[in-house]
Amino acid sequence: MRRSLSVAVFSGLLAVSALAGCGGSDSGSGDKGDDGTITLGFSQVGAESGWRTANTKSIQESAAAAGIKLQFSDAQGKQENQITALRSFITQKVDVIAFSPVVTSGWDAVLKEAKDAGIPVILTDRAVDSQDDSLYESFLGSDFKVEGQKAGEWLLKEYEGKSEPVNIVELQGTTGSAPAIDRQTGFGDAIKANPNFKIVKTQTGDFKRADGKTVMETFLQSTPDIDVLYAHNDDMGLGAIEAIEAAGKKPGTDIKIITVDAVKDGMTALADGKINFIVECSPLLGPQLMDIAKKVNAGEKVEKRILTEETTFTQEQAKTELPNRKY
Ligand code: GYE
Repeated sequence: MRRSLSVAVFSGLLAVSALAGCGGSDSGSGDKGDDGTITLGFSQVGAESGWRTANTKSIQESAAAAGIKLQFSDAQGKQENQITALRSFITQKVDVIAFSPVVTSGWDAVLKEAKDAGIPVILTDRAVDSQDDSLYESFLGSDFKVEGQKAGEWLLKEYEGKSEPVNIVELQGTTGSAPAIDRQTGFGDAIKANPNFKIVKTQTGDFKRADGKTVMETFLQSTPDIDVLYAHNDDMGLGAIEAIEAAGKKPGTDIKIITVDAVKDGMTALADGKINFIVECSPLLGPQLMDIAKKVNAGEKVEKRILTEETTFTQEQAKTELPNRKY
């Protein structure tokens, strides 16, 4: 009773301030600027991949379009930098916090601090492993396990009816990150259906092109008969392509390649026949994030889990899609 009443009063205040228009009169709603502008503190993972660059751009552009003041902080791939950024957002009393957690674990303490300060938190792109889901309002992003499954299902079809052994190498994303954990699990679950499939090597390439290349070089040296590469993102797959070509092999033919993301560089390699299949993961989370930020700021209830819509691409589909690809 009490709760719904205060929400009603609060939205009433918002309506009044909206009616006041450009007059700049104070809505009286605490920390918000004089004009009622929402301040969103956002802690980004870093700039490890094409996906991340597109994600950052989407968030910055959508905040500007929505009239939300964005405090953007780049963690350069380090969890401790994210925790520092979140604490600084709390001290600054931003209206809403959003972040894409580098790894899944170790967030409970700082999330509790945000909750105690009354600042709503939105997870974007990556999940946390906190048992208490009251520590955040919503989690917006892909289902990485399904992405891994889609990659595995394509491979099952590709080798349907064949009885030869299939040696697979895997380039994992950042160790301990939600997409690395779930893309590995989803793929592993799917390929169990074919006993000829064997993951002969699996190692992290940290979602980076340069690491994908060096790790693939060591795979090629230690394992002469690689049939398939499954890379958790396009960038690592693109790095691996360089290593495969340098070893005198033909990517896409001598070694079949499956990746995740579908950024422009990945789609180009797919259309060129160097990659065989890409599972899409959309980085364009900005517009939905701004929408959720406005709602939680207004005390409205939002879905705990908001999934992004995604597809998959074959080489033929990549040729058609490439001219329209925005990132
Ligand atoms: O697939 C990868 C990026 O968390 C979904 O992070 C994201 C992943 C994306 O570095 O390219």
